[in-house]
Amino acid sequence: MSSSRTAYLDEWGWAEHENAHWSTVPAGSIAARIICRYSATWRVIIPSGSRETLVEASGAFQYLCAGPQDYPVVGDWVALSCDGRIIQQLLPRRTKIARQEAGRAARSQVLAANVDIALLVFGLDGGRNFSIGLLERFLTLTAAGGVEPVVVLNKADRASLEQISSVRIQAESIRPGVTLCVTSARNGTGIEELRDLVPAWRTACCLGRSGVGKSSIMNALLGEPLLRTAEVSRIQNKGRHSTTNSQLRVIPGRQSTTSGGMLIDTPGLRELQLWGAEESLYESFADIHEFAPDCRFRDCRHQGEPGCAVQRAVAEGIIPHQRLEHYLEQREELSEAALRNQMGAAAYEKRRWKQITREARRKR
Ligand SMILES: Nc1nc2c(ncn2[C@@H]2O[C@H](COP(=O)(O)OP(=O)(O)OP(=O)(O)O)[C@@H](O)[C@H]2O)c(=O)[nH]1
Ligand SMILES: [Mg+2]
Ligand SMILES: [Zn+2]
Repeated sequence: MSSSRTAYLDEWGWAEHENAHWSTVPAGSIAARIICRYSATWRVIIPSGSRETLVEASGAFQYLCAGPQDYPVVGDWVALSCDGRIIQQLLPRRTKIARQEAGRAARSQVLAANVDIALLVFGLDGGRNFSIGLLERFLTLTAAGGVEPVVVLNKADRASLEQISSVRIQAESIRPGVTLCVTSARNGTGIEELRDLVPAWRTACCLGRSGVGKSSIMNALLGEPLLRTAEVSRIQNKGRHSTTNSQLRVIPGRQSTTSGGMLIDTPGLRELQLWGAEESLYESFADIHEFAPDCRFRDCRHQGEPGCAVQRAVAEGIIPHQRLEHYLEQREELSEAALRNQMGAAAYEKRRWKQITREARRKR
């Protein structure tokens, strides 16, 4: 693609990665980025001419999709037919945010693609709105997807300085040095700081439980209430979750004339079953992996083996007991998911062969 053509694509997050894969799409295709997904249609932005439009997927494309993970999600780059109406191909994802599909552990569900930064949003209004366990899960998820985490502690207007600093210390103990931003979508605290964390050409994605203020933060960054937040939905009696579809938007830069980065608002996560390689835990549980090389056995699972350096660190109070528990729990979950995924693939192969042999028999 010529450099003049990529200039406006860059603004929408087109990177070297997309450039490299563009050569595989049919000649004359139009590049577009998914900004919202409905059940069988997608809203895309076509950067050339900065046009938004609704598109469908071609039959040939759908035929080649092996499962839901192959369908475009918000943030994906696709190649449209030359009339700009049909999705013909999905470009490989540079990064992704994926979890286990709720209720069906054999499959992954991609929540957003080509994301650079994940804003892990928690509410400072007490209750279950901040939990170490969820932060640990988020950090495994971002490590698995190749996404940089930023912890956002929202609703600062609802907490005392002592409460804020206590939560901050807890978050920093889990991930020393993690970027952390204290915000209030209500009174604007920290919103400009957050804006600086999502620079032009970068894509960020808000993740968090329902009601922590993801849509409110996005509205504050946009400077206008474009997205529905909880109060509005309550008036309309529309269930508990106010956001039902992920959406990608460009946020304005600090000077209203400059453009900032892109932000994806997602529906609240009710559960976060992990999906990814066990290696993702190296990053989210770096402290545990620091002790592991000192275990007597090279393949120590830190579950009561003699000479386990991790267990010793727990006994000495260097690693909190709860942290090792969470680590073992997440490791179990990841390997279980991988196993079921393999079994799923095997069952699929078996069924496919049955079909092939049946057809061959019929032909005889
Ligand atoms: N006090 C206070 N309330 C806030 C703040 N941010 C959001 N809220 C309120 O919290 C409620 C939920 O906000 P939403 O933005 O809808 O939360 P959400 O995370 O998008 O929720 P889902 O879309 O269901 O996932 C609304 O009543 C907001 O007005 C804040 O900084 N301070
Ligand atoms: Mg919302
Ligand atoms: Zn060990």
